[in-house]
Amino acid sequence: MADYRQMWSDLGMDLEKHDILCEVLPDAFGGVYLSQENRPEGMDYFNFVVAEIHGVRPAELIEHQQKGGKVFGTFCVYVPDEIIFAAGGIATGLCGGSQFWVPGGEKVLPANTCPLIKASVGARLDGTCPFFQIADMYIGETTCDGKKKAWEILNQDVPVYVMDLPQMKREKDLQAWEEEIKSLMQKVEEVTGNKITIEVLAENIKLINKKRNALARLYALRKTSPVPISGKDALLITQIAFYDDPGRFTDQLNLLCDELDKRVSNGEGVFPADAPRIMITGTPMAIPNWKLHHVVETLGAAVVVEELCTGVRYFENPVDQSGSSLDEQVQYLAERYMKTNCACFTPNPGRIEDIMRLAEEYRIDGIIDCNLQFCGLYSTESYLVQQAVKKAGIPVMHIETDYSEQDFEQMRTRVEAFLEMLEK
Ligand code: BJ8
Repeated sequence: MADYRQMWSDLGMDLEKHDILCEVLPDAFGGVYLSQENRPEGMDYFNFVVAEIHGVRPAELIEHQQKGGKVFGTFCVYVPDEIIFAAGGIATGLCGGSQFWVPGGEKVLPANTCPLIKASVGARLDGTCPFFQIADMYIGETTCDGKKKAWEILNQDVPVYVMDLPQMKREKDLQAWEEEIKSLMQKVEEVTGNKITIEVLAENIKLINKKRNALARLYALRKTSPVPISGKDALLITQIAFYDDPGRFTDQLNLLCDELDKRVSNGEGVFPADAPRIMITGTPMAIPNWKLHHVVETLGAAVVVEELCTGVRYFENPVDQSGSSLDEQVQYLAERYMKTNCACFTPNPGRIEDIMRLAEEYRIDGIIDCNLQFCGLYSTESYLVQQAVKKAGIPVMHIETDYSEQDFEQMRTRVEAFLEMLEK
């Protein structure tokens, strides 16, 4: 990575602590990613983005701020990026996916909080991630109890605006969500000083839809056999989608998909055609959480789809682009976002329907239902997920894990046994 020490110091980061992270990341990435064989050339761009993760994009965000722009940090796929970009802001995903940040979060949070929340709070309070330092404002949401309370703690350090996400999907909830998007719009206009117009919102709805379409194209390519790209690489791309410049990301991903198209027509893949095809469902895998994919794929199976927020939940259902007034555009945004099926909703049959549909579309041999430790929502919903999946005759295993490496061997043994069972 180029030298960004001055930038990090100007951001008030803890340089000594951050150095430790900078030392371990390249090895972790090399071990998990660069060790793969026959990677598409188009991955070079995404490798570069990760290699420069705390440099290039943060520098762009700072440049945006120097020109008077604002940066908004988000933690959930229900927060509509379209609104932020339409007000001339930049939205950047902030979820922490590394064990490195967890102890910092544990200083202020109960130990039995999910690692995603602990890492996100720790990254900010320890000053060890430039993205968390740069954001002018965080946009939280009322998805789970841990997050709701974490916003109050973070708000002592950085302004946090919270969107009140309904927990049911009745007509009145949809209307309430529309109102929430309108309130976000007002807030973002106030912070940026820019008014959102129909034209500029339409432009940004298209921009984000293009990103969704590129991701949908990548995932469609994963339906083929042999699969032309590893699950690990696909996961990395999706993780990068949360913070890279959306236009550039889309262009680079479409170039990669052009290359994958050729692989598919040549029958070229990264796993043998008979490798077990695995779906992963559950809680999001924020960068650099690659643990489960790494375990599955080093055992010879291919992860071909993720029913995760770092997966299909992020890009399915493009926004209807035909809104001809701001009210209509907001209505279409609300409709689109409410189609996402997170376990924070009750009831949540849509998620099980999604899993069944994906199992068929991607010709899945087995499902790994994986949730982060202490996520009550997903671990409880797991009962219904497993019940439905088993009824459909699809082998399923449940894993509860955190960001540490402590359970790596145990996870490996369990996944190995599951894969052996699939082969019988
Ligand atoms: S839409 S999954 S991004 S809330 S894992 S913090 S739920 S205790 S991340 Fe999520 Fe939005 Fe839902 Fe997706 Fe809480 Fe569970 Fe932790 Fe979670």
